[in-house]
Parts: sequence; C-alpha cells; structure tokens
Amino acid sequence: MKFFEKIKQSLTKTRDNAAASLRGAFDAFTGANDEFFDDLEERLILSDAGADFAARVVEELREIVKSRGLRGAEEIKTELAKLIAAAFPEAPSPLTADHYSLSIVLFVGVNGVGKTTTIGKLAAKYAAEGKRVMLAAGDTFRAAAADQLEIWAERANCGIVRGKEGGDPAAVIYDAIAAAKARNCDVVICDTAGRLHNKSNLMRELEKIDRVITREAPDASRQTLLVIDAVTGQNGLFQAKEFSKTSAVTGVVLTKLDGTAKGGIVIAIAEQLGIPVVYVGTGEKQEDLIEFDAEDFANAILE
Ligand SMILES: Nc1nc2c(ncn2[C@@H]2O[C@H](COP(=O)(O)OP(=O)(O)O)[C@@H](O)[C@H]2O)c(=O)[nH]1
Ligand SMILES: [Mg+2]
Repeated sequence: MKFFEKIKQSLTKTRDNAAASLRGAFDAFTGANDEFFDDLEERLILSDAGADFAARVVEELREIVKSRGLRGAEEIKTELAKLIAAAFPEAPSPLTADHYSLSIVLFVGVNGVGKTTTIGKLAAKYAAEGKRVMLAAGDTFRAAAADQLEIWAERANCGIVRGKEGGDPAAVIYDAIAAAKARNCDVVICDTAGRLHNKSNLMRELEKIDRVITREAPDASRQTLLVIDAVTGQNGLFQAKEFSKTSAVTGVVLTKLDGTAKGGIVIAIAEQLGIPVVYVGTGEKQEDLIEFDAEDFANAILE
C-alpha cells in the first residue's frame, strides 16, 4: 500500500478527528474569507501542528490566495499542501549507505513509545531487502525487553545479541557489533531503555554507547532515531527536545499514527526540531511501518 493510502486510512480510523481534521475546513468552504482562514488556523492548532506554525501558514496562504486571486477550494488546498510539505526538513534516504560495509541504527526514546516494536518492523524490512541484520538488546533494564526483541528477531529471521538483566547496555552493543562483523552483517539495530526521569544516567549511558560504536565501528554509517508516540501530542514534542539535547538525533520515527487523528504533531516535530521524520508507525504488526514522505503526508491530511 502506498504511503498516502496508509496515512489516510490510519488517520481516519479514529473517531475523534472531526474537530482536528484539516479537510473539514474545506468541507464547509464557502469562499476564501476570514471565517475560512480562522477555521483553518484553529484546526491546525487542534491537530497539534503548533500555534506559531498555524498562524504562519495561514498568513502565507492568505497572501498566496490574494496575490494570485485563487477562489476554488481545490486550488487553495493544493497551495496549503505545498506549505505544509515545505515545513519538513529533507530526510536522507533511510539507508543511504550501500557503500558502507556496516550501518548502525540506534533507537532512543522514552519507555512505551514503540522502540522495540519499530526495531522489529525495521529488521523485517531490511531482511526482506536481502540485508543481513543483527539486533542488539540494549534495553537491559528488564529481561522482558530482550525477550520481546527476541520474538521480533525470530519473526524477521535475524540475529540477536542480548546481555544479562541489569547489565551494561554498551557492552551488549559492543558484542552485537563484534557478532555483526563475524557474520558479515549489513545492519546492526540497537535497542535502548528509555528512562528519561533519570536524565544524567541516561545521558551517560548514551554517551558510553556512542563511544563504543565510534571505537568498534569507526567506518560504519550511523543513525540515531528518536521514537515518538503520536498519541502523546505536545508532550511528545517536549520529549523530543529533551532527547535531542542528550544525543545527536538524525531522524524521528513517529509511532501510533493509527491511534490519533492529530496528524499535525508530525508537522510540529519536524518544524520545531528541524529533524526529519524518517518512518511512521501505523499499527502493531510487522508491516505497519512506512517511510515518511512529506508531500504525500500533506496531501493525505487534506484529503
Ligand atoms: N497502535 C500502535 N501500537 C504500537 C505502534 N508501535 C508500537 N505500538 C505498541 O506500543 C506498545 C509499546 O511498544 P514497545 O515497542 O514495547 O515500546 P518501547 O518501550 O519504546 O520499546 C506495544 O504494545 C506496541 O505494540 C504503532 O505504530 N501503532
Ligand atoms: Mg522496548
């Protein structure tokens, strides 16, 4: 299924989308008047896109509509979609690096946002592309976390390295890199525990992991993906800001888009953090992961 269809389906699954839906502004369209622009701005805010963004985009849209004398709902919608798509920083293609011998993808984010699940989905995706994948069960906080990752490793038919409960996550990642080299893997995907309430600890842990990767795989291509739960809305944005202070986040994965009508949070995160959204999660199953496309996204939330 194409991104567009899947996003559309995912956002319409929920019942509470009437107020936040952007397309609603066009359903009631009677002309490009103040009422229309005010309604649109309100809907953008309700969709979690952020008040500043809403004000700016509506202002820009007003200008465009005025200067080009646009009148029809469809042409105005097209311009709005362009403005929304332009809010997203260009994402590098998720595995840019076929010329690297090894790619390392580190997952960070608070507990429960969907890190382990997304790793499982991504492992399956890479495996289906013929890549050899090694998983690192770097969430050593609870044994159940590694068990959960192991189930995904079985599903994707890929390797996994796990450590002792309460053990050193950096050591697990060290072992996983060694195993990946020994077995000629293309990708190592590293899980971590997300204990933001213990910030200095978490920071130290992430720094140590970073040092290990730099030392053990200096030539590898690297990504740090921050996972955010779309349902948490503005709080997700706060988390993202905290995490980007502690680690060099290269991309965002927005999970549980199937659980919210507030697609605007995707805009707020990309816009306010300047970090590209790389993947979107649309369910709990292996196939519920799609590569993000800004233009398709903008069209989907307006359809
Ligand atoms: N509906 C839905 N649920 C998801 C999605 N991604 C993860 N989950 C669920 O969210 C819960 C927490 O996921 P988990 O991967 O354990 O989060 P972690 O603590 O960050 O590793 C699990 O019940 C997952 O099945 C998604 O895209 N959509
Ligand atoms: Mg987990």
